[in-house]
Amino acid sequence: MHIEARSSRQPGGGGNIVVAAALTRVYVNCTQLRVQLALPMPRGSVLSRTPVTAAADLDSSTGATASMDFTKPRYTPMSRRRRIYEGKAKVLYEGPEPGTLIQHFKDDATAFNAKKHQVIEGKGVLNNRISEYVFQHLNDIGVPTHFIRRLNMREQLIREVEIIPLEVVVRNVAAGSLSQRLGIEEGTQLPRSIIEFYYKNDQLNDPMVSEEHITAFGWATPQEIDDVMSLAIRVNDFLSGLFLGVGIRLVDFKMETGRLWENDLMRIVVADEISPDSCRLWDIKSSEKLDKDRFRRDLGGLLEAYTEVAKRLGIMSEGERPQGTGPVLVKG
Ligand code: AIR
Ligand code: ASP
Repeated sequence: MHIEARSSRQPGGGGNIVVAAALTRVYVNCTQLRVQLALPMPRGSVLSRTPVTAAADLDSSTGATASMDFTKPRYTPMSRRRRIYEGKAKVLYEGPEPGTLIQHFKDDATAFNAKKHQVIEGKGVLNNRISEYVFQHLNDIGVPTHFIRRLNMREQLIREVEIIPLEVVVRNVAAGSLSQRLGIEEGTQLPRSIIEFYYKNDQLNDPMVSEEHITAFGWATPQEIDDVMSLAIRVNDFLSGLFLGVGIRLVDFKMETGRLWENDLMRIVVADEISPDSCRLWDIKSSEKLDKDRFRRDLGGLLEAYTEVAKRLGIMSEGERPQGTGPVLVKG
């Protein structure tokens, strides 16, 4: 993919780049795409060429940290950001303020502990949007999450949390590893929602663990497990209703949680992402899979399925394409 845009140096502008022209053309696989990529800043805006760090928010006269205006766009060239962590589908960068991070969604799809891997162009863009939608709504109904706001097509600003090393899986319908382990046919409605814990450890293949293991090995306290479970139930209720409303059955999902420190107080919040990568979503009428099982089971059509989920949620408009990384300035 090639993005053409024009920019010019501001004379004596101290190394800043001035946005001189809006994006002109975008090419995907050599075909010119007609896209409406609004540059999120007016022409003539100055892009900082230095990393936006906490220093940018310091009031130089007092040395006090100015309160962060999260509605104000900030731009840091990707290559200059400090990378904190790279996972299979996402990268975490240092955020613009202490206590914040930038969560970047990649196009990588992995399964079976990354034994299977493929890059699916556009997946990251869709997951960023779908996860933003879910986390924003969770925030709105008072379920605390790490999410602050989406920054661009692939990135969101999040609060830095101490990740609890557990994958919390909530199941409403038998599928996947539960069906395999217990011999229950996929699609069987469970007598009640079931919560399972897996220890987040790739080397060990994320083994299933019980509350006994979690407390004995100090991954979380009994009180924290209670908090995690009540969050999981609230997220499940919210997601089940949300998807039911758009003709989708929430079969199961995985979520992660983290400890958010605010002064001396700590609370547990929902972290990571909630997207078709981490949920099983079946069309109610046709039972068609609209989630990562399309990749795991070689069904094809992953991008189309994720786009369908986004469209039904009203996130992406008809005809909108998920490809692209957003406008990239060509220096010169
Ligand atoms: N999941 C578990 N580990 C990673 C992910 N994404 C999700 C799956 C599925 C649920 O957890 O996407 O929605 C249960 O997975 P499984 O394989 O245990 O049946
Ligand atoms: N994402 C995990 C992996 O890379 C598990 C999965 O979703 O199947 O194996």
